Amino acid sequence: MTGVRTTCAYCGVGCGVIATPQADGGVDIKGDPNHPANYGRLCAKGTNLGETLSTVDRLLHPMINGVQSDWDSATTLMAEKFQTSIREHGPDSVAFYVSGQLLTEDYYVANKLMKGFIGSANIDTNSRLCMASSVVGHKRAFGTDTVPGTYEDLENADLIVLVGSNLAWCHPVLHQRILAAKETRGTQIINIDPRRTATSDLVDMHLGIKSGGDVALFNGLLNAIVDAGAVDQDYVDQHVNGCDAALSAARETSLDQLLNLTGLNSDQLDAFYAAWIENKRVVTIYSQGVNQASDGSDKVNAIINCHLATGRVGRVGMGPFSVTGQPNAMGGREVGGLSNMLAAHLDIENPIHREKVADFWNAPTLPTQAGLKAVDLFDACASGQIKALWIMCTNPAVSMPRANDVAAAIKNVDFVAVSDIIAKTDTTKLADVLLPATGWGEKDGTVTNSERRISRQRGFLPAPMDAKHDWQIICDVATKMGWGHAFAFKTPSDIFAEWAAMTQLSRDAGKDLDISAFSMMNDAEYDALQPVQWPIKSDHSDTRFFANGGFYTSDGRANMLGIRPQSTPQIANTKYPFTLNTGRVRDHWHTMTRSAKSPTLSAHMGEPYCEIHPIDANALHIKPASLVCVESPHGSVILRALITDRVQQGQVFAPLHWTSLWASKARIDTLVPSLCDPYSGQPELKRAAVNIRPFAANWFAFAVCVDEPQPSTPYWAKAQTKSGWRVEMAAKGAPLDFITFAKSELGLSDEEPVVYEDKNTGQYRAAFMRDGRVVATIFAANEPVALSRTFVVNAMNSGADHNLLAGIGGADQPDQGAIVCTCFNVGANKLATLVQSGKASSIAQIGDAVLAGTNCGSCRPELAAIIHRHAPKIAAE
Ligand SMILES: Nc1nc2c(c(=O)[nH]1)N[C@H]1C(S)=C(S)[C@@H](COP(=O)(O)OP(=O)(O)OC[C@H]3O[C@@H](n4cnc5c(=O)[nH]c(N)nc54)[C@H](O)[C@@H]3O)O[C@H]1N2
Ligand SMILES: Nc1nc2c(c(=O)[nH]1)N[C@H]1C(S)=C(S)[C@@H](COP(=O)(O)OP(=O)(O)OC[C@H]3O[C@@H](n4cnc5c(=O)[nH]c(N)nc54)[C@H](O)[C@@H]3O)O[C@H]1N2
Ligand code: SF4
Ligand SMILES: [Mo]
Repeated sequence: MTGVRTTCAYCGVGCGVIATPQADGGVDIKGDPNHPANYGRLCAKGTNLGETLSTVDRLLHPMINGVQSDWDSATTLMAEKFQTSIREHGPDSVAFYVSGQLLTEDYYVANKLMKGFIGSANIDTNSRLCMASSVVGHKRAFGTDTVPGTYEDLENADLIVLVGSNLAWCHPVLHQRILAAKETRGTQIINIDPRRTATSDLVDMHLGIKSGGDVALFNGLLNAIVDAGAVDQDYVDQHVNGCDAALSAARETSLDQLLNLTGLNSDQLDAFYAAWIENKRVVTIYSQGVNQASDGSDKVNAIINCHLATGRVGRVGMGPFSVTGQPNAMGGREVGGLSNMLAAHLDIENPIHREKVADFWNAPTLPTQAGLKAVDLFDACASGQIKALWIMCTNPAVSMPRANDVAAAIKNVDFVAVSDIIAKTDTTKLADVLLPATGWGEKDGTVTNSERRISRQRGFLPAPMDAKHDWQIICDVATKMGWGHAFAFKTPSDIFAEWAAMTQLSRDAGKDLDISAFSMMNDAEYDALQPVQWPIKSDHSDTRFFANGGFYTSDGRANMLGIRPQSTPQIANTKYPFTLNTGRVRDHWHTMTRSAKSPTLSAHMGEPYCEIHPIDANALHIKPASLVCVESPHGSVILRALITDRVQQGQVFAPLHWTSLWASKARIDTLVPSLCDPYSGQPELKRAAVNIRPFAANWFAFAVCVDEPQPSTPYWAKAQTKSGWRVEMAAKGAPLDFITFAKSELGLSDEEPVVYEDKNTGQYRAAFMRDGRVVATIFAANEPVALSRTFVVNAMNSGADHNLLAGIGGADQPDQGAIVCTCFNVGANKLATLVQSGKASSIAQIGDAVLAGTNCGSCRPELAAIIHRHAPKIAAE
């Protein structure tokens, strides 16, 4: 079969992918050399999409109360439940909670059903946790939620500032584009993050700011801009309001306060400010370290203020750049996925806009005010206000702050439907009705990336069993509710054409989002649609916004805002003295429903962990690789301790990914409170007050096995490998009968064990044979098992049974350590040895020697860190 051009399933970079199904049932995945987001590059996640497509754990049939059902019964029941709720309790008693991973067409019909026909604005999305503060910042400053620049600006900038963004791991292909520009034109990169991340390893300056210090930092920059005479007075005079107010607010912060709030010293501040002021071509990229804060909107405006004051907006190589997280975070904002907006950038509070939308849809009713934002929406589930809830394409029982409360709130709702592709998640287990959706590779539609580029996702696999497209499921329910005439779409192209036509309303209202040129598109043209950026320019002229003003405010001028740092940023307290920062790892995606299916991606980080500063670890008697219990007033988790000075003293960092399917107790959001930004409703996900203590275990085990393990120890975490599974376990005491225990945990029955026990060291090892082959090996000890996981997993994968029980290779097979390059399976020890020996002193030389970093390039920042750490020191002459 020839390759199908589609778009990556994961992040907001929106890379073009060519997917080619193979005769053996696999799918070959390559970067699309012609896609303007990636020009052929893909990161590790994109490269390994093929490993996530099996239907093993898929939701394949509609389910009602846990029993397999059919579409007619499921959608009839849903329509009845929603109608009853609306009749008895009004339209605001129902709610949809949707996702930036829906395609634009799915999102459009969900929004149309809720706002236009049910008549409530209670549709909110996980973008509330992700982009809401940027939306507020954009609207306050520009009068519209629009990113002014394009990816090409990253290649034309002289300075790139990354604020609260781990671009190397979270937008790897954009990161590679920046590194390429650095190499060819010497772009300077500055990274502002309380933590030293993979991004920090390849920059000119890393500012380890105090958590929450961003407003002060950028107010200080505004002051420095004025003091240096760097204000672009013409631009401000012609196009900007509020400059004086912004300045006088910024002036209120004294130097002492600035030093105190940012935790930086004067030299660092001076160097950053000088670089920013000297380089006219500066792009400030920001993401969740900015947005996910109780002052997230203010952080965004403090950044935009500096760009407006210097006129560095929408010009080549200049501008504030909010990078989007999910593949269609931007598309969702365009079609009005948030509860406080209408489609096409129209405003819910504006009666003229409402009338236009109601007319366009021929809608019986339109809500007159904003609906519930995510945190409030789940609180309304808990209080009983919401009687019927539909969750689509998101896993709030894991990803919402106060996740235990959110799970209980969902349970409390009379009727809950969940559309997902996976049968078992922490959220699907709370549903009355489960609706099997088609996933990436099976569905067709469009997504919009961070630079406003609309690309097609194209299906190349059949829908498995009963699975239906999300838009079809929504239209079926709408039809059963009596609105078939408004939801009679036959194809995603029908929906896209209607959506495109609707953007004419935006143009009529003097707004910027206008793709009405596509409203006459037929199925064939839609199928052939090439990646296209709005504003649509037939002459391919500049697609940036605001270089010459033209803001979407009532007077066409932008707003600088008077922003002040929060008065009480202190969140940690005596009972919970540590600040928990959360975020992402390189090779997992959110709640792992897809990335954990890939053995290659799972090799990078095998279990949930927590970064702790060595001084804190020492004070708390936390040993390397031991387990820690992290607690907050809302919950507790057990994680592996990773002792490192990459986090600041007093801070801990943990990834958000692990769920109850992959670890015993690691849902990070069970710890996080739901303190929100007052303007955006976006929760503070980067600063929870927690306590940490050693988890009192004195029995530890590591196992590899062919069949899925069913661990039951107080701590466990499992991951897929190429030949089966790996699992970590820990408990307060050794099992009485080790063999019986191992068999039940590892899903074995009458396999023959080969046992090795060392009474002196308390070590215990057993291998289990089936049909003459090792099917499971377990290593146990009364301290964390010191053993190369990579070695054991590789031995199991390659069938090298004789090495397995030894747990170490011979002299000819040194332990290569944790996998850094997943494409070529190269480990940290092997790389360190290579660098120490002087055989490689650059990323390119490592590539020549062992291929690491030469394919997807995701590991290149880690290679840089290894070179930095292990390069032979040359004695001073
Ligand atoms: N591998 C991978 N990539 C992804 C995703 C994924 O799950 N996995 N998810 C996608 C999605 S939806 C999103 S939204 C993006 C998120 O992309 P990013 O925003 O880059 O990712 P995060 O790791 O959430 O957070 C970024 C950084 O903010 C820092 N930070 C915390 N507090 C502060 C602060 O007060 N100030 C500053 N300046 N920084 C702070 C954290 O230490 C962290 O390194 O990633 C997208 N890409
Ligand atoms: N502590 C903390 N919490 C966070 C964050 C953080 O940085 N720290 N980040 C927040 C951010 S930015 C985000 S974006 C969220 C992400 O959080 P979630 O949206 O909850 O995470 P996902 O795992 O992406 O959930 C997507 C769900 O949709 C399913 N799915 C996949 N494809 C399809 C499809 O085509 N149709 C349907 N119907 N279902 C599908 C998947 O199986 C999965 O269950 O997490 C937020 N939570
Ligand atoms: S950067 Fe990686 S995850 Fe993001 S779209 Fe590109 S290939 Fe996919
Ligand atoms: Mo996100």
